[in-house]
Amino acid sequence: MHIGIVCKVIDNFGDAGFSLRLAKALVAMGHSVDLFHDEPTTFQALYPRHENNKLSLIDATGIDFEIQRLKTPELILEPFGTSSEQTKFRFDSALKRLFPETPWLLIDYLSSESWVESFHLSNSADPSTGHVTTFFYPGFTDKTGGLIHCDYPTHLIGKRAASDATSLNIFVFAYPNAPIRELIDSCNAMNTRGSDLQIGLAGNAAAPEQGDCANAIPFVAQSGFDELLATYDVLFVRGEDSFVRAQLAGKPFIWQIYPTEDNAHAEKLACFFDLYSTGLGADCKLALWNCWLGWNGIGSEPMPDFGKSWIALLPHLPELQTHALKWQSRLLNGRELVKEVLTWRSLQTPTLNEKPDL
Ligand code: TRH
Repeated sequence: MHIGIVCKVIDNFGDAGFSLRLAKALVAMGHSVDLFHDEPTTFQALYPRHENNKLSLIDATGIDFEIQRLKTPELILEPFGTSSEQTKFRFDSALKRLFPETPWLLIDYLSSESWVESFHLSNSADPSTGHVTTFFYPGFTDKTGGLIHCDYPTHLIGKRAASDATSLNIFVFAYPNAPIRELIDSCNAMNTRGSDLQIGLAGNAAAPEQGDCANAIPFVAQSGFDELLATYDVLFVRGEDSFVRAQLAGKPFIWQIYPTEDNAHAEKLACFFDLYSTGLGADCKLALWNCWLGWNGIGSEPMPDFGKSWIALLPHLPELQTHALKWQSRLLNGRELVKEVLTWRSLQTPTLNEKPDL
C-alpha cells in the first residue's frame, strides 16, 4: 500500500521523531511512504542517511502540490493533528483537496487519561468540505491504539542494567527548565563520598562545567537511539517518543512531560504515574513521584531541592529496575500502533467518504 504521512513540526524533535518512526515501521512491513514535512533540518538530524527507497521524505514547503505528480495514497496519517493555524504551511489542506477519497487518520498525542478510550476511532466531518477525519488515540490499554513497539530491537529486550550498586550511568534528555544543575551537583557530591555516578547530557542541554561528573552526548540518528538508551542505567526523558522508548528499554526513568500553557500536563503526568506505579512499594512510589514532580517543576513554591529527591530515590533503583522490566514486557505484549493503524485501514472499504451514513 502507498501511504502519506503529514508532519508539521511545531518544535523540538518529537513531531518529526514520531512521524519518522511510524514511516520506517510501515516501510519495514513492505509499504511505501511519502512523508510530507516542513522542517528539513530536524529530519536531517534524525535521519541523516537515506536508508530505504520506499521512504521518501518530501519537503512540502518547496513543492507545488497542484503540479507535482504524486502517487495517490491509500491512507493518509497525520500525527498530532497540527492542521490548525499553528503551522504556516497548510499542506494538509492541499492533500485533502488532491486526495479527497483517501481515508485520513489523525493520530493524536499519547495520553493515559481515561477519556481517550471513548474518543479512539471517532469520526469528524469538516462542515465546509465534508472531508472526514478519524481520530486515533495511542495509549496503554486495549481500548486505545497502543504504542509503536514493532521496531524495538529484539536483542535489547530484557537487558538489565550492567552497573553495580555504587556505579550508575544516567542519561538526561530534558527541556532547559529542568533542574539539571541540581541533579549534577548532587551526583558530584555523591562521588566525593565514594559513588561513581556519571551523567550523559543529550539534546541541547547546557554544557557541563569543569569538574562535573557529566558530559555532553552528540546527537545520534534515530536509528541509533534505542542502542544509546540501552547503555545507561537510569533514563531522564521528555516529550513523547523518548518517553516511550525509555519504557521499552526496561529501565527506571524520570519523565519530563511537554508543558502546556493550560497546565493540563500536570494531570496527564499524574494519570500516567498512577498507571505505571501500580505494584511498586509505597516508599519507592513516593520517592519516584517526588522526583517526577521536582523534575517537572510541579508543586508549591519554593520547590524542594531536586538533588535531595534524587538521592532519596537511589536506594529504590533495584525495585524500579525489576518493575521496569515487567512494564517493558507488558508494553511489548500490548497493542501495537502500526498494526492497529493497518487493521483500521483494512476495514475502510470502499472508503469512509463513500459510506452513506457519514
Ligand atoms: O523533542 P521532544 O521534546 O519533542 C516533542 C515536541 O516538543 C513536540 O512538539 C511534542 O509534540 C512532543 O514532544 C510531545 O521529545 P520527544 O518526543 O522525546 O522526541 C525526541 C525525538 O528525538 C525522539 O524521536 C528521539 C530522538 N532523538 C534522537 O534520535 N537522537 C538523539 O540523540 C536524541 C537526544 C533524540
